[in-house]
Parts: sequence; structure tokens; C-alpha cells
Amino acid sequence: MASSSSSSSLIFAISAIFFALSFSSVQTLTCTSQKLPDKKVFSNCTDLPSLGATLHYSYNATNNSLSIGYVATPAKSGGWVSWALNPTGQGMLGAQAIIAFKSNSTVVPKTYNLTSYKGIEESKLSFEVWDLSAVESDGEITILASVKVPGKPDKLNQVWQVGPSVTNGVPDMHALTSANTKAKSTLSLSTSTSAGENTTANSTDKSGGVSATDNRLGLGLFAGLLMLVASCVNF
Ligand SMILES: *[C@@H]1O[C@H](CO)[C@@H](O)[C@H](O)[C@H]1NC(C)=O
Ligand SMILES: *[C@@H]1O[C@H](CO)[C@@H](O)[C@H](O)[C@H]1NC(C)=O
Ligand SMILES: *[C@@H]1O[C@H](CO)[C@@H](O)[C@H](O)[C@H]1NC(C)=O
Ligand SMILES: *[C@@H]1O[C@H](CO)[C@@H](O)[C@H](O)[C@H]1NC(C)=O
Ligand SMILES: *[C@@H]1O[C@H](CO)[C@@H](O)[C@H](O)[C@H]1NC(C)=O
Ligand SMILES: *[C@@H]1O[C@H](CO)[C@@H](O)[C@H](O)[C@H]1NC(C)=O
Ligand SMILES: CC(=O)N[C@H]1CO[C@H](CO)[C@@H](O)[C@@H]1O
Repeated sequence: MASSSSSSSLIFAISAIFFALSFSSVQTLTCTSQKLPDKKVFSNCTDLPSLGATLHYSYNATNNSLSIGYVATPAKSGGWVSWALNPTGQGMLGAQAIIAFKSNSTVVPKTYNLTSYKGIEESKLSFEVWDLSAVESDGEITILASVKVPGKPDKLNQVWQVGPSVTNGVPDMHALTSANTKAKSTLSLSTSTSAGENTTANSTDKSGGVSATDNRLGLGLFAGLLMLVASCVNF
């Protein structure tokens, strides 16, 4: 009897550790510290691997809809930020983009069918978009949108970008540094994995602070588990 109750506390402790570890690895620092407009809440978040951008997202498999909160800082004040899905390939050509920038002192989101490197024109997207909005706060622009997911939800090509300026309502070309050209990845909405791809791939080298905290948390819990095991043995 006694041993069954201690082993259930053991199981509880182990679950707590797994929960804490998976929680801390999914929610990175930017994701948790960022406040979204209208107290919007998304089930998942990933710090995108370049340009300091973050994607908050929730996927509803019932009607195949994806809601996103994309947060990025324009390359210069007066510039633009963009998030896109590319149903036809990787990279910019064919991408269905939402670009937000300041126009007459308010930030507006607009949609573009990116068909050429030479210039862009506002256009409808190839999939349904609704609840589209954009706001600026402390120099960061947040794009909020819901889209009907085009194609396989476990393998979406996403592309994001930031640009320096806007001329006569048309976003000017972005820089071509490696941070800019690397700004694409596969977004997986499959519910079998925790939060899509590569959320934690770089947490160790990206920010010593985060991983150090995680390790301390893990070690603390591990020490707790050892104490628990010890007390069970004594018992
Ligand atoms: C997902 O979409 C369906 C159909 O519109 C809706 O009934 C359900 O409440 C949605 N689920 C969430 C978590 O929003
Ligand atoms: C899907 O469900 C969401 C959440 O319930 C709802 O806001 C949205 O309008 C639905 N989308 C479609 C395309 O039916
Ligand atoms: C800015 O406001 C003026 C006057 O309301 C309007 O004519 C113009 O189209 C606006 N510009 C943009 C880029 O929206
Ligand atoms: C986007 O542009 C391409 C090339 O001009 C065209 O084939 C496609 O139909 C356009 N898509 C939309 C949604 O306008
Ligand atoms: C995730 O990162 C690993 C190594 O860090 C890499 O090999 C893999 O291709 C990445 N996956 C995606 C979907 O980008
Ligand atoms: C991780 O970061 C290193 C350097 O910071 C970079 O070279 C590498 O491409 C990154 N890997 C991923 C998967 O983002
Ligand atoms: C794509 C997606 O929504 N993935 C995960 C988001 O977070 C919830 C709750 O943590 C998971 O159940 C989903 O699998």
C-alpha cells in the first residue's frame, strides 16, 4: 500500500519534470515576453531563425484554418514587415504575402501575389484571408491574420521579410544579406509534434540566458526527484 502511494508520487514528479522541460523548450523567451494586441492568444509560438521575427500561431484542423500573429521590426523606421505562405515552392517567387507598413501614420496590412523580383503589386491571395489587421508598438509591427491553409498542413512553405522603406505606398526592396535570404522555413501544423519545426534547434547558442535558466530548472527538478527517490527508499 505504502509503496503504491510513493510510486504514484514518483510518477507525478516525473510527469512534472517532463511537463516543465517540454514547456520551457517550446516557449522561448521572445515568445513568452511578447504582448500581442487585443490580448490575442495563440496556442503555439516560434522564434523564426532569422531577422529577429516571431510567429505566434494556432491551427484549427476542423476547418483547416490558421491564425497567426507575426511580429517583426522593419529594417528602418518607416519600413515594412512581411509574412507569406508559398503554395508553389520555397522562397519569394509565388509567395502569397501580407506586408504591413505605415501609411498616413497608421500601419496597414496589404496582400501581394509575389510573381517577380522586379516589383510588387497589391493583389488578392490565392487562398482565403480574413481578420487581417496590423499594429505598431515600440517600433515593432504585428500582423494578425487568419488564412485557409493552402496545401498540406504538415509542410507549409513560409517566407518572412523586413524592409527599409516604402515609396508612394509601394514597399521598396529588402536588403540581400544572408539574414534576409535565409528567411524561409517549413511550418508544420501537424498536431503530433509539439510546436512545429526547429523552435529549439538553436536555443543553446542563441541565448545563453534562456538555456542556462532551463538547465537550472531541470537540475532543480532532478534534485527534487532524487530526494523523492531517497525518501521512498527510506520508507
Ligand atoms: C475550429 O473550427 C470549428 C469550425 O468552425 C469550430 O467549431 C471550433 O470551435 C474551432 N475550434 C477552435 C479551437 O477555435
Ligand atoms: C474556422 O474557424 C474559426 C474559429 O472557429 C473561425 O473564426 C473561422 O471563420 C472559420 N473559418 C472558415 C474558413 O470557416
Ligand atoms: C493618405 O491620406 C490622404 C488623405 O486622406 C489620401 O488621399 C491618401 O490616399 C492616403 N494615402 C495612402 C497611402 O493611403
Ligand atoms: C499570381 O500571379 C500569377 C502570375 O501572374 C498568376 O498566374 C496567378 O493567378 C496570380 N494569383 C492570384 C491569386 O492572383
Ligand atoms: C531543423 O534544424 C536542423 C539542424 O539544426 C536541420 O538539420 C533541419 O533541416 C531543420 N529543419 C527544418 C524544417 O528547417
Ligand atoms: C544556429 O545558429 C548558428 C549561429 O548562430 C547558425 O549558423 C545556424 O545556421 C543556426 N541553425 C539553425 C537551424 O537555425
Ligand atoms: C500546430 C499546433 O497547433 N501545434 C500545437 C500547439 O499547441 C497545442 C497545445 O500546446 C498542441 O496541442 C498542438 O499540437
